[in-house]
Amino acid sequence: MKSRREFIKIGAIGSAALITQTACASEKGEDLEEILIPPVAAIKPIVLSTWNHGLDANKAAWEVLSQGGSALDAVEQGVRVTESDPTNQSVGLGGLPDRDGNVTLDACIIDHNSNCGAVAFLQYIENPISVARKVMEDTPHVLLAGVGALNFALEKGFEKTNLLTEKSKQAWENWLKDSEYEPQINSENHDTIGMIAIDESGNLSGACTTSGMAYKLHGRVGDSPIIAAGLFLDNEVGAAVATGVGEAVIRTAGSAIVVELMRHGKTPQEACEEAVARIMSKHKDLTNMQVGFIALNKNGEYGCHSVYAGFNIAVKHNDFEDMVDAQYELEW
Ligand code: SD4
Repeated sequence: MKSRREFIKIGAIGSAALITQTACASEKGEDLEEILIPPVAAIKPIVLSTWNHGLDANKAAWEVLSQGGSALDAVEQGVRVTESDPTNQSVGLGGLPDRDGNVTLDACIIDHNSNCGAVAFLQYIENPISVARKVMEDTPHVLLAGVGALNFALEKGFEKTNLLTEKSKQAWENWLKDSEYEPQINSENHDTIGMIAIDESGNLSGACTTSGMAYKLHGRVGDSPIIAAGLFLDNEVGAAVATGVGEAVIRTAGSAIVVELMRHGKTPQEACEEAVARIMSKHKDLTNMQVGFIALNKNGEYGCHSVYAGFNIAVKHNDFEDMVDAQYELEW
């Protein structure tokens, strides 16, 4: 008999509801054939996010969702947890700096009406996702960058903070010792947080926030604040979010492609697989080209897939809370 864990892995391929039912059946020793029926009702609320830090972020999001709150509030509250965690070196406070020692942050947020807001190349603000939300709600624009974004945040009452922790400063100083400029994407388990959710009313929202590539060129902006690249959503169809080498995701409009593939009938899993295949076909050199996608459709079915091994996602809904390993194309 397959373990619950194995069933959950398969869950990334198909319907979350189906997997939960199957896992429960297997635990009770019931006949799986009889239990394998498609879900009749959509799974909601549900929240999904990238990497292990997603578990804590999902908990904060769930506090909002389980009380009937909006997916928009949930994703903002969720990713703020990761942004404010100084031990996490790839998002917000404590993020690894660029090659000149500056922590520069990218973030975006989108709601069920396709309202969206983003900040790029933002310094000194611990919670860029909340600045992105202000851009969405208080301006006619979508994206503010650099000093303009910082001034806007300060005007809105955000505090100026030194985001470079001692640990990240030391890592940067070590890197400087043989500082050939070489962009690095962590293949370890603590990158960008991307989160997508459906609330009790069936509405979708998403958020994505990162300090980007460690030791990047000053001024470099990745996919994470770019709507359609790092994050995309259409409330009639579903949502998608990306992690990994932002340049590759921008080149292929990654998250928008995943949503459009779902619109044309692909399952979330199939859509992620095709977006990964496209990234692989467009890049001759796949060295360190890790990219992972999560997709969620209106019914609460989800999928995830990555170029290389190691990508995982945190999943939370009424019947389930755990990490799910993504399937992948290449071993490191
Ligand atoms: C970027 N996509 O800035 C981000 C980094 C990331 O996993 O997601 N790393 O390119």
